Amino acid sequence: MSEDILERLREAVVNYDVESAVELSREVIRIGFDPLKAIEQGLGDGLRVIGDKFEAGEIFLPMLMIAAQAMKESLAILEPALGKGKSRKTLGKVVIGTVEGDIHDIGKSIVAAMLTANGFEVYDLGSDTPTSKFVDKAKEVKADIVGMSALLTTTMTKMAEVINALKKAGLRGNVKVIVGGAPVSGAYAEKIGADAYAEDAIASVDVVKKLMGK
Ligand code: B1M
Repeated sequence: MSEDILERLREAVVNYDVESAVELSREVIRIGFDPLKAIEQGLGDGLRVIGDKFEAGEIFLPMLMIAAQAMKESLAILEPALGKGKSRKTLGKVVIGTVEGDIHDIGKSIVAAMLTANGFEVYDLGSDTPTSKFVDKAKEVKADIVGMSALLTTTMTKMAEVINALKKAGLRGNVKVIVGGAPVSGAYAEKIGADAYAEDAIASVDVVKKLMGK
């Protein structure tokens, strides 16, 4: 049954079937299936298949957008269930966003949801976030962590810009920086002077806890 629903979620995204993806996400909640597994191994797998097809030139942007819409509408249903049963005490303040010039926000939103679910106070700046907005928000809320996501090789360079701007604003001593996203790696994080890199949403929780000394 569980494998079946994962397969059906995958198929709904691969077949650009927004309605089925939404209906299946409601079913995930109804039957008490793990929402994170549904996101990562069902919908996420489907979206990766679509990404590969797009890269291979087999499909065009409008189709990619419909598949992404299926993921987004499903996330709206599944995300609220991620935090169920977790304690609400705040482990720290995290300002998170996708860097400037980059509109990919699905992975970043999952990371934000997982951190919220695990007790962090998260300020999600959305996508295409100007460098100054990261700095201003970190200052305003006295953030412990700034998290940046990038999905494009052309925008990942913005991460270094934000780190430099945090330094210039005198915040770097108090604020740790974590980066992630498909083209980003541990080596890249080190190169630009970030404190940490996380490969996926689950890893990000442990990494951020470690950065906070928890
Ligand atoms: Co775009 N896109 N896209 N896209 N898109 C990619 C990234 C691409 C690899 C597709 C491809 O060619 N195979 C390619 C980038 C190539 C490159 O730079 N090397 C690409 C391109 C080229 C583009 C456009 C330029 C296309 C165009 O216009 N010609 C354009 C970009 C516009 C812009 O940003 N300025 C574009 C647009 C779009 C859509 C709007 C259609 C849509 C985004 C919708 C949205 O996000 N609201 C879209 C999508 C859906 C994708 C793919 C198919 C899927 C991305 C995704 O959501 N994955 C993607 C192909 C791929 O990644 N294989 C692709 C699922 C998500 C759960 O995974 O985001 O990796 P991910 O997040 C993971 C981890 O990376 C990690 O945890 C997450 C959860 O486990 N993680 C973090 C992410 N952020 C983190 C932060 C952390 C820690 C971990 O700490 C802070």
